[in-house]
Amino acid sequence: MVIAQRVRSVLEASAAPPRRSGCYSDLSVEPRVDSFRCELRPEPVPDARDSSDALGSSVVLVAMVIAATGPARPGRAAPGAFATPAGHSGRMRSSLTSLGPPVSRDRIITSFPKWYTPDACLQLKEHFHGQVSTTCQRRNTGTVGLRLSKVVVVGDLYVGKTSLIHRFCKNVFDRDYKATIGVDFEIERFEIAGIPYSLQIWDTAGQEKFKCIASAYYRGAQVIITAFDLTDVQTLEHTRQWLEDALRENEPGSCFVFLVGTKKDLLSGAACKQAEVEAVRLANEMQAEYWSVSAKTGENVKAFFSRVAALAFEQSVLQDLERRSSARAQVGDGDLIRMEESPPETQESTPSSSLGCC
Ligand SMILES: Nc1nc2c(ncn2[C@@H]2O[C@H](COP(=O)(O)OP(=O)(O)OP(=O)(O)O)[C@@H](O)[C@H]2O)c(=O)[nH]1
Ligand SMILES: [Mg+2]
Repeated sequence: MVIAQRVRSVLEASAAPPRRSGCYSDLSVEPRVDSFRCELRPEPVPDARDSSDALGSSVVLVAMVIAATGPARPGRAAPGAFATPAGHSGRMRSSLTSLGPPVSRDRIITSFPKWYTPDACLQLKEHFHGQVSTTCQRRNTGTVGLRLSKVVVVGDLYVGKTSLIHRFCKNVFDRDYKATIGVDFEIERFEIAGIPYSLQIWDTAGQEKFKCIASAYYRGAQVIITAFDLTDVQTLEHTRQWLEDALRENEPGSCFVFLVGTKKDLLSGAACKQAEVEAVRLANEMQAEYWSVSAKTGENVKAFFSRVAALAFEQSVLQDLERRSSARAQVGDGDLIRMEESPPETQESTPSSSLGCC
């Protein structure tokens, strides 16, 4: 019911002339074809813990409706104009991709993105998991292509969380500080190994007074990004607490964790290397992957989010395969056909791959 109301209001909003921002009660949506931005203001959060997932779902539905009717934009890859890792032509692509326009070229991931430093990385490998590659080549990824993976970005105020997300999602940088109030999110579409995949990137407020609102949206994260300012060592020290708070709302071992040093452009090469020593040490303690980035210059921003998307995608495919294999029919010794299926809650909470740091 609530979702239906939200979808209706969002559809009404999208029928209006495009606007870069605006409020439709507690939800504002930009009717763009390839990415969506919603802003959730602090006041109307009746039961925020339950509404975040529902809201995410309603946005996906709207995304599909708009995407299905929207024209392809110039500068976007035309359907079938690119090769998939298996060398298939566009005609071989999943039927799921035909629901929306193609993603932009720089959101197409065909080989496994590399880590920033081998000293603090989640997986030291250069290719997709064999099973994942085969599944993608056969276009047998189940509902993975329709799902959103939730990414939550946390960290002190002023460290550059919003700037990092805006650089990636909109390719802009604003030198003026505008504190995030409550939470925002962006949805970013990818095509990974030929399969459509989306990240829902949640930008949370670092200011103490908004922490209780923001923390209500930590639940259900597949990826937690803890950000700190490379020029302010105190913000690095605080990342431990931010991570603890975010992990508390999630199943143990169910999240990929990243530690990201921001504002790399403000340091010389030598000073950056020095700051990274302590950050890498902490990342290993947190079982996190470490990255240094700059939202101002854009350095490492795309590479970082590609890595996030690829790791989350691979895990989703593996989990989907495991779910399906646990539900398959088994022919017993006699004439009996036994269905083995674990209860839904068990399925959801069982990650198939270890998320431990290398
Ligand atoms: N030089 C430089 N400045 C940056 C960079 N990233 C962010 N900033 C600046 O740092 C300030 C804070 O950035 P925000 O992205 O608003 O910080 P935030 O972490 O979202 O802050 P809250 O929303 O209050 O939690 C802004 O003035 C940005 O312009 C960067 O990579 N380089
Ligand atoms: Mg912000």
